[in-house]
Amino acid sequence: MKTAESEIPDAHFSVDKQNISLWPREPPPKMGSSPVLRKLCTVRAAFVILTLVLLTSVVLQAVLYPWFMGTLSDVKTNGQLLKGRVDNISTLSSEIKRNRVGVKATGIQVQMVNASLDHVRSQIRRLETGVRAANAQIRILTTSWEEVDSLNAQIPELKRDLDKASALNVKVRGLQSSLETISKLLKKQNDILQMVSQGWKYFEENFYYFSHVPKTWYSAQQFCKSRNSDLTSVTSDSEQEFLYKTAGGIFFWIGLTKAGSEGEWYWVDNSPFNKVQSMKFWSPGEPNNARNNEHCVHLEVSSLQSWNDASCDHQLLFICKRHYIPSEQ
Ligand code: 2F8
Ligand code: CA
Repeated sequence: MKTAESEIPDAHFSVDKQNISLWPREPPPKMGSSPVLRKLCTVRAAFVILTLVLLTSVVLQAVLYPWFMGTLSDVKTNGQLLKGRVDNISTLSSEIKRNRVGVKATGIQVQMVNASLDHVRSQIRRLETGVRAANAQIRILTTSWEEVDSLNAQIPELKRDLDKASALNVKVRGLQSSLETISKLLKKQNDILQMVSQGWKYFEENFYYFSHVPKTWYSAQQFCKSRNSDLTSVTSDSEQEFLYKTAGGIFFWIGLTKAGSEGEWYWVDNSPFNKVQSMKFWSPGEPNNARNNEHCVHLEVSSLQSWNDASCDHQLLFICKRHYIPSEQ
């Protein structure tokens, strides 16, 4: 290796008037110049290099300084902008901090609003369900309404029928009333016929029984009582006329009596005795209470003035009277 190294010469170079030359280290190429000249060349080369460097520096300064200054200005401007933005960001940050509470409150409000919205949604769903049900009802009602329309169309005819039915009803009620009246009359007629068949006479809502067997006044009253009646009272002219005409002048006890010689006249069936109105029914000169023993009254002639007071112990025919009371149907 040593041998190889010694065989290969080292390379050297020199700069001479801007010419670069390579040569081996030993021995240096012979240029034919002196050391002073070489030094001078070296200094000149250095000067040139420095000049180039200086020129380059000046050129660079001339070119780059404005650019640099511009860039610096831009940087400053950008810095100021950046600073402004940082300030803005700082302000925004503080505002964000301030607003964070508000945002939290807003968040709570939003939650509440959401809850309300959920409630509203559920209400809406419920309303929708209700609306669907209402629609179903409306459809049913519409159908019903059509039926009602159809029925309404029938109303005039029904009204005419109703008027006819009402008129018929009035007639039926009239007929029913007449029927009831007739039924009552028939019942009354039947009752009268029954009583007449048993010997009673009918006059103005009363039955009268003219006996065929004479009795004392008291026995006669007892007999009448046993037939749900009393010895007859006389409370009107028409009744008096009916009685004296039917009696035909034969003596018949009636129900007028008094308690003792000083007593007042009264009707045994408790009808009120009108002393004044009855004055016209006494026979002339009666009542005379002959022998102070005449406390009972009988018909003696066929005349309006037909009453005579006589002793109650006389045995005379008598007249019982029963008021007609319609029996329950
Ligand atoms: O004239 C009237 C008189 O007639 C009879 O007496 C005589 C009568 N007596 C009897 O009927 C018992 C009286 O009452 C009557 O007033
Ligand atoms: Ca008398």
